Amino acid sequence: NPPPVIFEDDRTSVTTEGLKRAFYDHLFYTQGKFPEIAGLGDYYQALAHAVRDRTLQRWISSVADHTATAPKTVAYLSAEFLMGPHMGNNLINLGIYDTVKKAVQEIGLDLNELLRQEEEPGLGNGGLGRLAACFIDSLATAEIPAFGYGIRYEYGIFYQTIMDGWQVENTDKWLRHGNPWEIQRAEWAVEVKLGGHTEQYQDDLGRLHVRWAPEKTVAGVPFDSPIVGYKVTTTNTLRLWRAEATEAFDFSQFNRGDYLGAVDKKVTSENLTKALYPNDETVQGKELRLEQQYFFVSCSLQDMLRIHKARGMEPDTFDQKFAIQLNDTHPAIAVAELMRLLIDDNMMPWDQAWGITTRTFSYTNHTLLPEALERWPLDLFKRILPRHLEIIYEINARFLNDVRIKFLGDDSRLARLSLIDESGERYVRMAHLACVGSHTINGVAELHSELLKQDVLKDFYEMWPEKFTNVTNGVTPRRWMVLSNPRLTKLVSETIGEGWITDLPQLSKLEPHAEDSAFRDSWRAIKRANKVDLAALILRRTGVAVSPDSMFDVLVKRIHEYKRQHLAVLHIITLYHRLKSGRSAYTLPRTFIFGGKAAPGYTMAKLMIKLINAVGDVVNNDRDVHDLLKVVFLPNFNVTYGQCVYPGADLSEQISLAGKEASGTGNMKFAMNGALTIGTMDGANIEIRDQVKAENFFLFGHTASEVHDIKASGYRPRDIYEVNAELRAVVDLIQTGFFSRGDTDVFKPIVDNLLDHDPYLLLADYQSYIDCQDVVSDTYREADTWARMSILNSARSGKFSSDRSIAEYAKNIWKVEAVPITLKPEKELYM
Ligand code: B1N
Repeated sequence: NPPPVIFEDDRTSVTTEGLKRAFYDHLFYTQGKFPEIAGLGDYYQALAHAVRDRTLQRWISSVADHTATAPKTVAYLSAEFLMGPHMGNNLINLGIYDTVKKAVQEIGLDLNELLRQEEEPGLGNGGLGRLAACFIDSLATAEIPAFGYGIRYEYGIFYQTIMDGWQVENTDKWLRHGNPWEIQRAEWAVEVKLGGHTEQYQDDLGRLHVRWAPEKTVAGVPFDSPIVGYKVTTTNTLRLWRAEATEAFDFSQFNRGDYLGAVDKKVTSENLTKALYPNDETVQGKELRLEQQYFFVSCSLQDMLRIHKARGMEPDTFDQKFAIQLNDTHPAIAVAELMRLLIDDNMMPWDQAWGITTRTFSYTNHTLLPEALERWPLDLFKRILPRHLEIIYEINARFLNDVRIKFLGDDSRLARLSLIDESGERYVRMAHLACVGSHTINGVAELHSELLKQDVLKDFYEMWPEKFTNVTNGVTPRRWMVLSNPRLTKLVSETIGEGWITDLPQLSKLEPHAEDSAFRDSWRAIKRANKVDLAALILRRTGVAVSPDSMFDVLVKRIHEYKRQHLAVLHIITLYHRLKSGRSAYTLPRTFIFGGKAAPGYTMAKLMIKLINAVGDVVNNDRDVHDLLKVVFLPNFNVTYGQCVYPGADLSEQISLAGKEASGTGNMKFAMNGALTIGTMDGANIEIRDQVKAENFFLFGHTASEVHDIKASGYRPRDIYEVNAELRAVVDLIQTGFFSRGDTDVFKPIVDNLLDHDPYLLLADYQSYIDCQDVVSDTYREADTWARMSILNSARSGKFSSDRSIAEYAKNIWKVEAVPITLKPEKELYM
């Protein structure tokens, strides 16, 4: 027998001394450096490893407990997880932020500076990916056993720079310095098939089965990151898959002397998870994208079946142990893949497999935009997933039979509902597959869920009204308040205790304090300090000095015509024009802060960025304006910058055309942090206004139903331009090249589109927006009124915690419960 290993009692101590010791250990043993030659990057890595170590006792305790007791587990399938930096969040959730800050200080370093070293994992485009990140935080905090399953893109969302006012995309090399937050699990790699054909065969008992003979296979290797719940032991797993070649070399090819050919295969396999598609709400229909989707779905389902079997259970109880959420249709192929795994690999009869499948899946829709609906040309689909096409045909045949029974003789309904679009070129409709294969379908805000039933999924609603429900989105207060706004967190916790951090409705206890002038002063001082920080970030990134005494008017989100960033530009030009023509006695000093990325192929969105910058160039440098107006475009808006932007905002712009923004989640982050909203009756804005009350919300614009009517009766934007003199002056300034050194061509696509089509009704909402903005300015001048409203916005934002969203999913959709975990002593976990 080997001699027993002697353990220190507490290898992952969280005392200042213990943390300092761990830091130096990692600097030495992990980084291989000593202080004299170490740089900030080394210090960051040393601290990151020390913090990661402190997640492991909880992580292993959780996994050990889950393995032993096999509780029902959520699998959140998402092509995107926009996590943002891990370190700060882990420090908060582990409850060691202050101690680590002190330990780092005693070493002679600054925690904030170390936190800034982390390259954020930008494995998502925007709201959808960030929602997945908030949800897994809330799942762990609620002590619900859960996996996040996704793709470990080597390049996340591109790094945006601005050159001459135009967006330039650069690759996001987030893995450049390694990722201390992941553990590679090579032993749980799986194989994924692609292409080829199917064949029938008989088993020993003479039963017929189908075999898929693929053209190629790729390996999926899981990379795990701990997702620590807030001040609980539960630590779940984010499992992201990387594609690798099944054989590093094809030896036969290699031996034939075709070295590069053999290596080429390896490179092709690894291309699968190379890059995130940077399109938000538009599909490109690229083969590689379908391969990515299938790849991560197949890896994840194989993994769940492996875990299920390892826990001693048969596939026929799969639905009792896993609830799988489809984050939009990106993972919808999972419906056909689970059927394939159950039928072809586990020899299960169709009906039983279908029962398990439909009891396992639920589907969240995130958009009504037609250009975002995923459909795959049939020939492409068949080329990559021949077996899945057969399964989809069979699902469709049985489904359409049910439709026939329910709606006898309604042939056009059959065509509308079919999983295959046969109106022209034939397509597989992924939303239809998701709807048929799921027991529950939800939208992400009340209005959105209603519109789903009336619009894109109307026929499915009529078929299965009981499947439809709403779960309004939410955001995690741990990252979006505690971590990003420590000043506010301190004041709030001193005032009402710390309960709000996991029970956000408790923020309502702040309401009476809105009438306390000393409290309002503290509240204002915090906003002012946050604005100083934001001004510093803006100066560093844009070179423009902005004053924290001006109103910070912020519009940050992906750039899209339906989000109407250009409507905000029309407002800026309106104010500018009033100033120049001496028609405003006093203009409130305002700083307009924009941020967001445009899809690289979305020409109009890129032109909108150029317009913002062009207007900024003129306005910022015009002496006549006396610094009353500043316009900045903060490049590369991401989670890290969001953490500085939301707390520093006075006004939150949520100005999408009503009926277009499914929910929005930035709107919630702003409100929690005390910004007032100017917004339309769209997405979750409606619910925010309900909560904070109409008098604390700046509402403008047509409603979704008015929008519908305006379009139905033949909308003519040019008529509005003709009769509204101020609007005409504004549009003419752009049109005549005032913001483009006389160049009348650059912005012509925007102007022509607005005057002749204006699909997002900017002109129809223009006057209402301008009038509303005038009210905003008047209100802001009354500092006390504004502070009261700001406090009430925060105090009444309790509904918008992702903890509430997750509680609803858990109870109504997943039927899962909390599994409290007791922290096991390290010694026990070791042996
Ligand atoms: O999902 C968010 C919502 O709050 C937003 O309103 C909504 O716009 C956003 C294809 C999407 N919908 N659809 C996408 C993203 C990437 C992609 O490839 C579609 N993103 C949303 C969270 O519910």
